[in-house]
Amino acid sequence: MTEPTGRDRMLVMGILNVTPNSFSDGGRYLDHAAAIDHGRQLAADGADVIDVGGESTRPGASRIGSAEEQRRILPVIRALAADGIRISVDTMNADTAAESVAAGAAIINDVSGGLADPLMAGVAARTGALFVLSHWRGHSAEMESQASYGDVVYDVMSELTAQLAAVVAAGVDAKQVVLDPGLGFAKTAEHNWEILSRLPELQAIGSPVLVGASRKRFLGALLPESASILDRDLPTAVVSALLADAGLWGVRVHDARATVVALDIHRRLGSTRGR
Ligand code: PMM
Repeated sequence: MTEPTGRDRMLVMGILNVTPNSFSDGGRYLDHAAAIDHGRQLAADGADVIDVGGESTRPGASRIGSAEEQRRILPVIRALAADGIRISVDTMNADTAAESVAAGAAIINDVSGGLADPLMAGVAARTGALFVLSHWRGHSAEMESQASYGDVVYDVMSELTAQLAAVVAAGVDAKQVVLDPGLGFAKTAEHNWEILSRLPELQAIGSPVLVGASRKRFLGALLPESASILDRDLPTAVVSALLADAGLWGVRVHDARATVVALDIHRRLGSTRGR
């Protein structure tokens, strides 16, 4: 399923991490004004939604409280929403999700898929916000030790199906839910590639699917050792182009412009071939 974005392509979710320590952009947008500027830039670059997060989920990261998380993100969400930009909030805390929706967010993006905070599903149900539910096994501190599967796609599918059933039992409408395989969350590079190569199996669950490969370590592994984090935007855009026909709901990326250009090239080639 694709959303009515005004474009005949999947949705591009631009990432705005208002954190000192996020995976690839930590510290850059901790200042509210800088964060708001960057959000506006992502929208100008063609992002359909800006995903605002205040807590890093990088492997090994320790948790912050929801008060600090909200101090970081709520002014940013208010300002961008006031501009008419569609906002998603990247949080595992139900109270932060509720405050963010009140501040103008339309989407709750919970990388724990409702598992970290038992009150999250209730907030999604009450607000009616779209709910991005990711496959998740545990917090950053422990997730590397949890990357063990029989068949990773089968296991992710069955665990996601159980997570989906749990939030529906808590009152969430299944039509509100977007599923995400949670690349890198308790997954090795091999697991990520296996999932990317077998997305139709996850789509068979019946919900729209979002994929977040952007700047992740398994893409960095393709580059020379001297490559910087920003060099991962090229392989990220290539992944977006290769997934353009997959029938995804969307991709979550740091460099919205690169992905929008990649998707435009894909579409242009397709329409030229079809002439
Ligand atoms: N990855 C990160 C954070 N939030 N949300 C969704 N839905 N899917 C993801 O894969 C995802 C996410 C970690 O990456 P970052 O620290 O670079 O934002």
